[in-house]
Amino acid sequence: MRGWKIALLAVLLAACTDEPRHAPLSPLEPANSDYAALVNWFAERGITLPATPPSPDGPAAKAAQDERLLGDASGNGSVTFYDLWVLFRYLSGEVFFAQHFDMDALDIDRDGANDWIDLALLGDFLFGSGENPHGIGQAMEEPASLTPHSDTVSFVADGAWKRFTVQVAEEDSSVVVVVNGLSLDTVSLEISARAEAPGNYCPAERNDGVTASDGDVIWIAGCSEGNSSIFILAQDGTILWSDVSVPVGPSQ
Ligand SMILES: [Ca+2]
Ligand SMILES: [Ca+2]
Repeated sequence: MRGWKIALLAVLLAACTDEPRHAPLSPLEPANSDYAALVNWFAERGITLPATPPSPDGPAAKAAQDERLLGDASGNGSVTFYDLWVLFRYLSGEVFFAQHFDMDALDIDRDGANDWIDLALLGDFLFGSGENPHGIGQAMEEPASLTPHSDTVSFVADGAWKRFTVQVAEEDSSVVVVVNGLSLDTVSLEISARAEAPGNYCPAERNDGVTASDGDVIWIAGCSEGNSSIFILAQDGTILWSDVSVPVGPSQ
């Protein structure tokens, strides 16, 4: 069980060192000098881009988007020239872009990396043949999730168990569901993988985790007022899903 603790520590360290290192260049104000390079790159492939760079369509709207769409890095609900521009600038070395946008949504061919093939696929979809073999603009399947989403469940510090079903895209693989995994969390949630709701487990412990597979029922309860987190991790510690803002209200 050490794997997920190490993984969460890595998340925390990343959060602490995630400040932009190129502050003068705002991701919302693309540098026009780079634009010619993008135009030329596509011109060599027989695709003509618009004469001027796109206007930003995000990431202000990112939080409003529940369903992630393949290609929609800004999370505004549509795949546009701006999403392509984001990918180009990222591939050109402006890697600080990654913290403002959903770069995983720009992994068009789903091979685990953002590269020039993804750029070509996106450009061809938007300005070229319009072919769409990878489903750009369609909802992305999450590698794992909870039903209902924890955003829709109100926890209070009463120890009452809330029922969730675990979904795992790779049906044969087991995952670890962890609560209270971030050092900033107030220790406030308890978790159980029993078939039926158990008795009162409170007070909560830090880094509580249970193993589950696709379709399994788990239970999560609020024990103390504060904010906590829920992570779904692969067995190697990879984060498959997270909700880092799980408020627990006062008991009535
Ligand atoms: Ca977009
Ligand atoms: Ca890719």
